[in-house]
Amino acid sequence: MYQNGHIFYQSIHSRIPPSPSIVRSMDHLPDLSTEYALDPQDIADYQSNGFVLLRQLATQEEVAAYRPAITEPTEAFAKTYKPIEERDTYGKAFIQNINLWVHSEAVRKFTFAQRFAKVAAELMGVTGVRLYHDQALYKEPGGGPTPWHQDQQYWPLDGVKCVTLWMPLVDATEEMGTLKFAKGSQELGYLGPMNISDDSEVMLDNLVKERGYPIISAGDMKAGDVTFHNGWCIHGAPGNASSSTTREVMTIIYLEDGAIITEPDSPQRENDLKTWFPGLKAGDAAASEINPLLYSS
Ligand SMILES: O=C(O)CCC(=O)C(=O)O
Repeated sequence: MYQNGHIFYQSIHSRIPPSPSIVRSMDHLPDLSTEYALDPQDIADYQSNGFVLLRQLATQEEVAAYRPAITEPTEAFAKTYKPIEERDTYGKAFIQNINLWVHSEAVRKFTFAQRFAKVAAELMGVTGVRLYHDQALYKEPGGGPTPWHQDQQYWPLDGVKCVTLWMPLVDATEEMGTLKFAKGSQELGYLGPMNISDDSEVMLDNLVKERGYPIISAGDMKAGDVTFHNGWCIHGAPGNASSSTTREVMTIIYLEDGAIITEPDSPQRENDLKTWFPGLKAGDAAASEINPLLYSS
């Protein structure tokens, strides 16, 4: 909903006071509309493997300029979490700070980057993409592994092309928890409701082994490198073995423009429908005021 010309979104984080980065001038922030030279082989790899690693979609300087706007509120939000040893598997895996763009002009500039959205559209082979949502995922030192899962099982978007951009804001080694993918597993499509948990880890680990999908790690990544993964690609991440460095990651989830919301068949999809498509229902265009068109060719 809009209030006084501004998007007003009542999220679980709206109680957090605006960080200083929100009121800072935007002038120092680099322009992210310049193009990335995507190789046709990257598109072919994404489409056959379900994921792709791209080096320096953003430069180290660009990331450094935007990082405070993402890290300050996420560190503040992390203080609301219980000590790591008291959390469940999901809670140990990362601090999850959602839809930062609605609270910060700087993050909005990052999340709305034409460069990123155009790559997302080209990888999926679509003419336009909308924002599903953004989220910071910070794996603390000693943070637990991210169990195997499929993202799109949470989304009321069956048959819709969706992709997640996953970008470290600091250099991140494999041992700090960069993603690993079951190559080709996106071909399975929807495997049914299966929240990120110890159960999803066991069930999908068995499935990946049975089907013989190669497990490919993104390996070490520099700040500004990215992976893009298909909403159906089975993926996870190791824990953060670092004793001092948080794996700071920003993600942006895109869906193809023109998509129609599908009937939610699980509590998690009902929840996502309410949260990410406020006021909409199955059969409506997946285009609420918090799903802006980020790129159209
Ligand atoms: O950052 C992580 O550990 C998991 C991220 C993930 O699963 C995703 O972005 O889809």
